[in-house]
Amino acid sequence: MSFSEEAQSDVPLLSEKHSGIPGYLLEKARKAKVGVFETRTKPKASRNRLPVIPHGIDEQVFSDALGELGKQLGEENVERNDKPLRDGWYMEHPNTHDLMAVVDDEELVPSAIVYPGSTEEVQQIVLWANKYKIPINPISMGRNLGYGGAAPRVRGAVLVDLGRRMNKVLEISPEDYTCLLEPGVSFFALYEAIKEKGYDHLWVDVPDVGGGSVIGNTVDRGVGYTPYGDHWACHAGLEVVLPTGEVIRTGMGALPGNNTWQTFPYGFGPYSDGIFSQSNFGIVTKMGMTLMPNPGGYESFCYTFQKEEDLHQLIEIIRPLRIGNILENVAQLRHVTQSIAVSGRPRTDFYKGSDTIPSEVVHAVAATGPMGDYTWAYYGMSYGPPHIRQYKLSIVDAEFKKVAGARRIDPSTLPADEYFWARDRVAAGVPELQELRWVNWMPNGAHIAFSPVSPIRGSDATRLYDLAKKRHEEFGVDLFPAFCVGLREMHLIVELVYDRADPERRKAVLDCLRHLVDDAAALGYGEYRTHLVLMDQVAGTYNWNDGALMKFHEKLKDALDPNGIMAPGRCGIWPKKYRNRGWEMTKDSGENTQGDGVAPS
Ligand code: EUG
Repeated sequence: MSFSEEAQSDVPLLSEKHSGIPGYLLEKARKAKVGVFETRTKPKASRNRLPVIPHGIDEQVFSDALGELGKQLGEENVERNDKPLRDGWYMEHPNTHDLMAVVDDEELVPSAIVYPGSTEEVQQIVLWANKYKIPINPISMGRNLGYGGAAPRVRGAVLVDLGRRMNKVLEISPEDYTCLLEPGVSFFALYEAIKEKGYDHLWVDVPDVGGGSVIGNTVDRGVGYTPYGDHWACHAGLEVVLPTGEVIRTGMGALPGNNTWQTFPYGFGPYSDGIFSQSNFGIVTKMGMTLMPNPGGYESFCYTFQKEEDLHQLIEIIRPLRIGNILENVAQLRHVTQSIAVSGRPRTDFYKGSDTIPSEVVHAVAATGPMGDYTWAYYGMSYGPPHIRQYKLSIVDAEFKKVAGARRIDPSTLPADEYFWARDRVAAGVPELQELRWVNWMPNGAHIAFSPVSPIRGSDATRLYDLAKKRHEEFGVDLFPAFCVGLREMHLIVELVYDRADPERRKAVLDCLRHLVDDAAALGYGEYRTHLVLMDQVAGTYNWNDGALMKFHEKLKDALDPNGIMAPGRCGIWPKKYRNRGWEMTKDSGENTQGDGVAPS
């Protein structure tokens, strides 16, 4: 297919494909797709670096081993990754590579992709990997875009794509407000499954864009925007295939005949769930998730603040309100540049210079929009019946208006396609697609995140913002900061948007990020989550007491995964046979993600 044909082909529906779009978002998805392909100039990828074979394995042995696995799973469920890489876009994303690769496309690629249909088949794959000492890399759906997508950290690992055949909503309990899911269930799919059953009293907490796997997002400790925004904190019960092939159920799931797996997360004894988040200690094949009760009413609100310097005072105002639950949800405080970009219009519509977009230009554009000019916009939601909301909203109004120039936006003045309404739906548990429109800021737009955590304090917000601003200026990257306010902390999310077909810009963005991570660490800040190519560096900043935590993780890794087959390098945790061979990616690694092979078995 040519680009124009690709752009015109329709977006797959959820009814056709587990990763598809629900009907209510089809029109929006079609428009987004046109936008993405209109600005695409990147040539169709060819393959130069073939064949891809896992390190330490003879090509023929690998081929025979795949044949053997094909006999177990069915030939159609084992494929070599040897065709030209097709990027697609968010709704038709590849499982062959990182669609938003920040290093060469062909660097972080699997050698093959396998599709298990059950927990038993996942066990078979794991046993097979141990038999041949082949690294495997599980994905739920591979939509962790900005953090590596479907790519494995180790080139040549065999990708285990769980979602394609394991995508059932296994249970929804309208009494307990819980559900039990397989890895291929997206936020879109869970939302639709609840609607289909007519369970209007159940709400899902959804992230900015709803196409990701609920399990994938949760085990990566992702965030949503209702009061249930901390996904990991809201999960209850896991089924996990260990790196040696045993299967366990955590919490109450260990008690045969229980009816509490999804209602009491801890069970008895050590709480082991934690080691299966942001790790490479197992493959999660089922997960329980709690669902929020419909609060019986809700109302989005938005305030704008004029000056950059207002950030300090505003964050000081937010902290007690958020901890005291007057501000009830994970809200976003967004910078005006990102608000302009989320319109989906390319940057060149506003500015043609190759430096960062000047502040005057941004403000002049903002002034023409329905919200008028501003620097920061706070998007929040109040929940419950009107009199309850009124009580909370009046406090918020009095407090926010202490900031000189603060304005409450009247939602009734905003057109239906204004971004405000996308935030409104997300905060009410309705999955959206609009957020990704800012990838169009650049041709062949890709994004990669800098995501440090801080307390909800004005001084921290300002320090992180200043740091990000300085480095963005230095590397010529437009700054898109959004503070996501959790209960006692904030995730600052800075998405660096770049033209992924331009190796120089890719490098600039990666260099910028490497500085940001180090700068933040020098001030005592760490990232809550990161891209594959930054995992070693970020893990290296969590080094108190001579790296005691990583030593502990390595001890666990060696005990649980003696052959080192499970997602080597994920979150900076390397199995023994990869250690001290230069696999870690640092400032000096450039595009090279591979060390000097593996120790002989
Ligand atoms: C986003 C949000 C995240 C994240 C990466 C991207 C979306 C950007 C709250 O967490 O980690 C607005």
